[in-house]
Amino acid sequence: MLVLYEHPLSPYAQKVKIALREKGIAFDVRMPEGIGAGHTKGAFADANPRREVPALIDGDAAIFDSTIILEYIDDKWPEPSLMPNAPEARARVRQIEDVMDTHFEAITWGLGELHFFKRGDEPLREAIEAKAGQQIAGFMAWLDAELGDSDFFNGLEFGRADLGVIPYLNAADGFGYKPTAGSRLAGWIARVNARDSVKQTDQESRASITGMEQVSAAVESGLFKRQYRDHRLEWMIKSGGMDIVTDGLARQTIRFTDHWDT
Ligand SMILES: N[C@@H](CCC(=O)N[C@@H](CS)C(=O)NCC(=O)O)C(=O)O
Repeated sequence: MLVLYEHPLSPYAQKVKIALREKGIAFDVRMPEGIGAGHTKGAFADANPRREVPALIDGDAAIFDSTIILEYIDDKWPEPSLMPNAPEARARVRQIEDVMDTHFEAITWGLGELHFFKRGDEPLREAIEAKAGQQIAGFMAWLDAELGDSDFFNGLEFGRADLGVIPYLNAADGFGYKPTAGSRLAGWIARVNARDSVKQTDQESRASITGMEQVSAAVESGLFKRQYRDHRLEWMIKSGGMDIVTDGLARQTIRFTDHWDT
């Protein structure tokens, strides 16, 4: 049986769960101890030197990074394909997935830092939140145009571009951000959320939010050391959170990627 290391809130893990469910491939899920806090160890840490979820274990193969896992799944179980056939359409799907993974994700991650981890004091939180709202509106306008009059971002059928967008828009929805009612994007969200694969994955994600209520105390007590890396760090700084970064570094509640450092 395949084993997927995941956290239900992780949009990257959700991409993989939706793909496996769309293809009808059975898998067991495991949540690594200490994930998000900075002290994972054991079989998960051995499987993924980045110590991030998702990581997929298929027999002797350990695969990490959601995009690479999706490629692996399509290579190993090609039917039903989650990719269109035409090279241009395939490139477009990959672009949408990459934009969501590396730009949009920074915003919902940042909202998590404000709401769950209570970073910053009230006026600063409010200012950053206002920026996040503007940024999300910009992305939603872009997504609406990308979708155009198609039923799916993939084209005629649900596929990789759709499962690459929905976890992020559902995360934004969890913080109260929705596309304009009646827009093409709003119609797409309703259509895609009605699929069993997406519905189950989203329910698991929302159910796990209750566990997030205690995490700000865990940050304060030094148990949680959050990873600020790549696009997330850039987002926090560009959105006005430089003080959050310097304060977190001083209090050691923030870390960078360091697993290859000696
Ligand atoms: N590029 C990776 C990103 C995965 C990632 O950032 N996962 C986060 C959860 S959303 C994680 O596990 N972070 C480790 C940590 O915070 O300790 C992918 O696509 O799988």
